[in-house]
Amino acid sequence: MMTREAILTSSTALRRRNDVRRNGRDAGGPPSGEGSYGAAGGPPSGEGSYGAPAMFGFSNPLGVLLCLLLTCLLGTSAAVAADRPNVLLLCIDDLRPELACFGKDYIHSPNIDQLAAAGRSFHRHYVQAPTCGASRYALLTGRYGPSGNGALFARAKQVASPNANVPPSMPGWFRQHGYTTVSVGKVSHHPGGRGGSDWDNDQQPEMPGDWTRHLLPAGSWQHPRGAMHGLANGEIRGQAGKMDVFQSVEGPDTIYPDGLITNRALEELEQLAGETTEQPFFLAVGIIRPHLPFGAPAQYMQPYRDIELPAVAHPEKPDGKTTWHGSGEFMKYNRWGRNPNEDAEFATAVRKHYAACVSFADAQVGRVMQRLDELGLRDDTIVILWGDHGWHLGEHAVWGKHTLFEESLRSPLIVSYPDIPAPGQSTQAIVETLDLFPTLADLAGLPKPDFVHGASLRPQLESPQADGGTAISYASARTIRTDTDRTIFHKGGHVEFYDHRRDPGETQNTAAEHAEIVKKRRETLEQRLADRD
Ligand SMILES: [Ca+2]
Repeated sequence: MMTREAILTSSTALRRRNDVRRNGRDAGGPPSGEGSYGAAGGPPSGEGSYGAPAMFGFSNPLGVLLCLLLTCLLGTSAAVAADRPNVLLLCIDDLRPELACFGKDYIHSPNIDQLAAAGRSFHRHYVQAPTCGASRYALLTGRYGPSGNGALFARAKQVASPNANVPPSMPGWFRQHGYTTVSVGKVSHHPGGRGGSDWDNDQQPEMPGDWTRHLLPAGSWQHPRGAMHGLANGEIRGQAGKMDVFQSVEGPDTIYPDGLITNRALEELEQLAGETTEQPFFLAVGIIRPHLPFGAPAQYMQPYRDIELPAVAHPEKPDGKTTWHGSGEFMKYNRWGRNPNEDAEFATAVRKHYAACVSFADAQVGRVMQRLDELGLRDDTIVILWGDHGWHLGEHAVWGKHTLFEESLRSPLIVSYPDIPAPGQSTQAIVETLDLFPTLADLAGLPKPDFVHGASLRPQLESPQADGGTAISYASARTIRTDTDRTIFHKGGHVEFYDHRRDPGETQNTAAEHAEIVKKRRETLEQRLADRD
């Protein structure tokens, strides 16, 4: 915990910084467009060792020197950086937009609801890819990229190659402009951001040079790979068929990996709070639940034990060629021989355990937000809550992600910062994950990253009625979502078209009746993906 003096000192600095931000932040920053790719790597730091201080981090004199030098070269100054707001990015894994603040009152999500009440909820936020690694690539680079989970590791190889000309990532851009950048938990694809057989190899950073520190406290789960699919009290996934698909175990939050991740995030917040007069921070916290397997402390099951859930919408398997699949990621766990597509009682149990995991994740969000408030940092911090994609809980007879239906592609997004106009009002504007990088650069007063594919969401943040755009996503096929429809283009020419004005559940493919619109949608999609990585 900070001492009282430290909190007071910190508060004074925050007021000063707030004044700067309100009275002409834009005048203080360097001109836009100066960010050539040349400095993409940043100082060689962060990949020190997981859980240990970074070798060339900003706490190290050499690191400070390198950082200051780099900052001066970029035409800004440490003083300007110190006047910028902090960023707290909360990434939740596999979170459906099924929260009380998104209109689903049977879900107990008081902490995320509170954040929504102080910010803008985007009810039509679409991810670029319905799988963790590819979606996080779009978040962290602001660019359309590969559709596989190895997207960021492939980028890391490019960064390391001679004559690399890879655009900076979002944390890299903030680091180049004087921020301390820290990730805790699952922010990139691997929790802790390392490769290797147990995801703990310091020589294989997923995002080279982008994080001052990237951390994953594995505890009794032994290593980041163990933590990713960990169940209570150190159970690691060996053969998935021997691991229960859900569980509910009595005990504190720390009997699951997310409890440890949050503890570490709170420690980081305290340390960063003490440094914020010199350097603002970009702290990303990645909570693993509600990702499979659906295990959470028993207390989070309490709100759901005796309630009746609404019926699953459009539970029928779709006709014809679609991105439907057999729910392999779910089915491979121990299900006690039961199949939720054929067993209504089991389907309800799965949905309730997923809901318990959502409430568990919500509690972790609450702990981080409470500490942000206690440290007096809320008035100078931009907070984002982001889900990496949705999840089918039986819709279209799918239990999982990986489709190009609405259930996989729509996820929660909330942006909150001091003085946001009309706090608590949601927007229906269609926005994409890759809009977040330019949005945060804009809100923080950084030079505009003109190498990204997204656009700042400032219009929707200033007015919830502002128009949105269209959203592009990709997996084995590609899709475009407009205000009125979704079109999916398969390899080989097959097309799905769903008219959302008549068919919001995407159950009737009417491509044959909409040839002209389909043609237009294809042109837009091709145009938008022309510069895809
Ligand atoms: Ca995910």
